Amino acid sequence: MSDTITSDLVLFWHRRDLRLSDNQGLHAAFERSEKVIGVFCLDPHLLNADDVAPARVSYMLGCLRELATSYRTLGSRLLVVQGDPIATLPTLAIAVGASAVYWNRDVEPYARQRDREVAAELRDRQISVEAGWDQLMHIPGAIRTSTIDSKPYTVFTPFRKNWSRQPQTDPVPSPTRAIDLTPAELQSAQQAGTIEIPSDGALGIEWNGGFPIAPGEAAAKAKLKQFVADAIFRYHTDRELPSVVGTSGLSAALKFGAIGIREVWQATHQAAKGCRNDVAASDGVRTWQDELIWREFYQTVLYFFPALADGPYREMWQDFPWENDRRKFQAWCDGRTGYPIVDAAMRQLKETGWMHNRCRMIVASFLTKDLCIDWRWGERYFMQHLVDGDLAANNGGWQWSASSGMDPKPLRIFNPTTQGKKFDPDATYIRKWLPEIRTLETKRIHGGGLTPLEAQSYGYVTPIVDHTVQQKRFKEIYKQQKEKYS
Ligand code: FAD
Ligand code: FO1
Repeated sequence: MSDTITSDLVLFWHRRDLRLSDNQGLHAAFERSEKVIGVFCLDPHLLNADDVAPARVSYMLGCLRELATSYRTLGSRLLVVQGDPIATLPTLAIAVGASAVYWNRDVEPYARQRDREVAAELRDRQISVEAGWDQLMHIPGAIRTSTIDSKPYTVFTPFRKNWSRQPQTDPVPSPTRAIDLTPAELQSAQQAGTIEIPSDGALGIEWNGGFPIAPGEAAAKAKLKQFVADAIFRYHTDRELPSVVGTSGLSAALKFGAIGIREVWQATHQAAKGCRNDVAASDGVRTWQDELIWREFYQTVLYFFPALADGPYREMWQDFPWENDRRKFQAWCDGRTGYPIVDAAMRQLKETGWMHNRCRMIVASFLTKDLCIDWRWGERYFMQHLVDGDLAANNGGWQWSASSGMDPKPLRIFNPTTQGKKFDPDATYIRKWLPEIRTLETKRIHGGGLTPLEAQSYGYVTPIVDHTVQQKRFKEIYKQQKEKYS
């Protein structure tokens, strides 16, 4: 801590950094004062959005409960307010006599607008605002092309190369103690509308599907530790198999900042050191690091190209003649397309709030290319269910799958049958999520070919479309659309 430390009352506004450790903004707040009080604003704009997932809000509330306990252990507290942050934050800051409000910046368009308005309200009231970056290893703008006009990248591979050349930052230390509100300040905070962290039910949330990772900082640290000690070394191969727990399960923790990215990156370095002479294990570590860089890439491009949030990056996709058949869409949502790998994945999503990455790509390709449905329908449905639903990663994944994004490959079409055979060869994953065909021979699960009568007797369905036909049709529509724009 610096020499100029004061005992001013400083608020730290948490949003998607629900932790005390490796938190750059919180660390900066503690550099200024020992009296740092946490605040979280339950924001109706986010909580009542039509693409909010019960699993995600439930996970977030769990993180908040743990965070509140951590603040108490530190000697301070987490205040919770409810309402538009543009009004509630300044009201609270005035009521408790805060000299400054600190927070970590975000790349999402809503966050940027919200933060500008909150900052203006606070400054109008002579309360200082300190907003820096935390959720990325390298801040937007740090990674640019080496051309004279030094632009942000739009393609992953050169972004990754440049990213990897940058010096890596270490985690910042955690605060060790803090000064709490006085009873008078606490009373003022209560008068300004602070509330207890609500139960899920009080927010109208009902989620009984469990989580891939328990909410909170402690669980995220434990999961990271476990992953980098073992599964990371097989990640390059195991990550392709949805029946194997071969990935970290850290996505919800990374989305809500239950763990800091510098801490995660440092752990990968330790893992890499431990397997220097083992080519396969090193491959595992490098492949996982690449996924973390994909996360940074999508956040960075969203920051520089906010229009991505609303529509396709490539012009020819702006008026693409999607067919948008509602019955087909419903069959996709319900996991009743007759393509077992697609249906298993969609059931996994609905039941657990999480889906394996390989399956996210398969179902996204199927929705867009086989069913000719606008990728934004799928993007929204994913957000309505995913515990890790994140605008940048989800939009990036959907645009990649739809071929409408920055990815240079012109058209990508997955064959759902081949994908199923290749990545779930003995149909373990399919059997887990599609109990109605559990007893079928593997060959028949992958080969399809159930007669309508058989399908009915199993309580399953025959394919709603023929992949070979649809692929051909889609290529034709694509060709015409391309010509229109050439
Ligand atoms: P791991 O394999 O252990 O990866 C580690 C971390 O890297 C992840 O937790 C995540 O933070 C990041 N990551 C991994 N893959 C990607 C990727 N392709 N793009 C960006 N970040 C990545 N990820 C989300 O976090 N939220 C989403 O809403 C989301 N939607 C997706 C939609 C589609 C159509 C596709 C194809 C992918 C999507 N992904 C999304 C990326 C990926 O599927 C998940 O991050 C991953 O499955 C989460 O599991 P994990 O934590 O075990 O990942
Ligand atoms: N952040 C908040 O500060 N308040 C909320 O009420 C809130 C709800 C929420 C629900 C779903 C979700 O995916 C994220 C949520 N977040 C919330 C975090 C949100 O990602 C950040 O606030 C972003 O900065 C918004 O753009």
